[in-house]
Amino acid sequence: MSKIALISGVTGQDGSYLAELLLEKGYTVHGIMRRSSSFNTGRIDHIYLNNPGFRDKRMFLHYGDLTDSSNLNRLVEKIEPDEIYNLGAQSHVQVSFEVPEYTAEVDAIGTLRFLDAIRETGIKTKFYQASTSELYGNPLNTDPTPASGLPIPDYRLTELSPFRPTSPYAVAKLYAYWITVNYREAYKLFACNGILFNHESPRRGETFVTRKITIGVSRIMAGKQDRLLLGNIYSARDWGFTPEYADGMWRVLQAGKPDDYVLATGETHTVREFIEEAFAQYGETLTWEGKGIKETGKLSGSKKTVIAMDPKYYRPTDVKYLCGDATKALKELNWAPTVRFKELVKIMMEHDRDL
Ligand code: NAP
Ligand code: G4F
Repeated sequence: MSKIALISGVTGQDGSYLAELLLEKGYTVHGIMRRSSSFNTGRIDHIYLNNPGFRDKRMFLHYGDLTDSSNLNRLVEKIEPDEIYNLGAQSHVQVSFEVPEYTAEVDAIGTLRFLDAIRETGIKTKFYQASTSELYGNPLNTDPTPASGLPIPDYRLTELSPFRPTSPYAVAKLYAYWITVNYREAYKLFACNGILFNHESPRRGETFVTRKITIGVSRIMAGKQDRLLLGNIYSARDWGFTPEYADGMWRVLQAGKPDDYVLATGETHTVREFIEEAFAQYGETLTWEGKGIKETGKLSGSKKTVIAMDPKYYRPTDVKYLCGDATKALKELNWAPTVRFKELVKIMMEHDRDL
């Protein structure tokens, strides 16, 4: 008997890679997709629409929404999954400042709805919650950015590091984290958190900074765009490659007991370094001038300004530094990412240059 998985957020970046992985492992995969006025299955068409084998036998899509309890109850009862991956979310941090209540409905209470559906139906299943390194936020009284003149720190965040969320998104995800832990303890559910640091790919949404840069740089170098407008280019992120993180999610649910795990590369870079590495794929280097909102990046040869700042991309509060320590995942799940920063930028640039 093949195992049955139910994925919320199957149309997103992570959901699409996870669905692929589980199908390869022989699972039957059920995905929840939202009703939309335009097509929203672009990331999974290759394994669903264009592949009758999966379509008829091992992959199924269901309309649903994390704001709809009765829908989630029905799906859990009907599908009786062995594993549930809750990846659905309003996942954009800056957007969460514009729609904080909706973000809480989906990211926080949506997780509770799913857990309660498991409890109420009594279905024996494992539950994976897509938790995030955004939970850590900024430690109190620090400003570890190059712009501040203070040195970039070199600490790494673990499962035991304190959480101090700094956006409506992160606060909603904090609730989801703890309600998952609470249902594990109170009702003995096999419920786990993957605390994932940023992970990117050619399927990353185009409004997240890495993809915005790889698309923007490709367009600039093709003569289709003059410059790229950005916000805080001094924040530092621990960027990994999404397919490896999808494998990590699966491993979290294969562990002997339910627990919470950090998945990260242990290497961190600023947004500015990501931009420089993207231009380096074309053999270009940048000269930086000015400070703060007036800072610009010029192509060193032609002196053409290709990077400029725009106030609309600065967040009311931003997480400045993230670097994770995935030692526990290595020891207990045998999970270790192999794609490092330069290779990640290369993979994304090659894709978007062709695009
Ligand atoms: P994504 O590309 O934005 O995908 C989000 C998915 O959630 C999409 O399928 C979206 O549907 C769906 N969704 C949004 N609102 C929903 C609702 N009300 N009901 C049901 N589904 C809904 O995000 P991702 O990068 O794949 O991330 C997956 C999960 O991991 C998210 O929970 C995110 O917060 C978390 N996470 C991501 C990262 C990262 O670096 N990528 C790191 C840590 C944690 P549409 O396609 O219709 O919009
Ligand atoms: O790419 P970002 O929007 O990702 P962010 O905020 O780190 O969140 C992502 O990773 C989280 C895991 O840590 C996930 F939980 C979350 O769902 C999402 O996938 O921004 C990265 C950094 C930020 O500091 C932002 O201020 O880039 C900075 N940035 C600078 N200019 C920009 C821009 N971000 C975006 N999106 N667009 C800009 O123009």
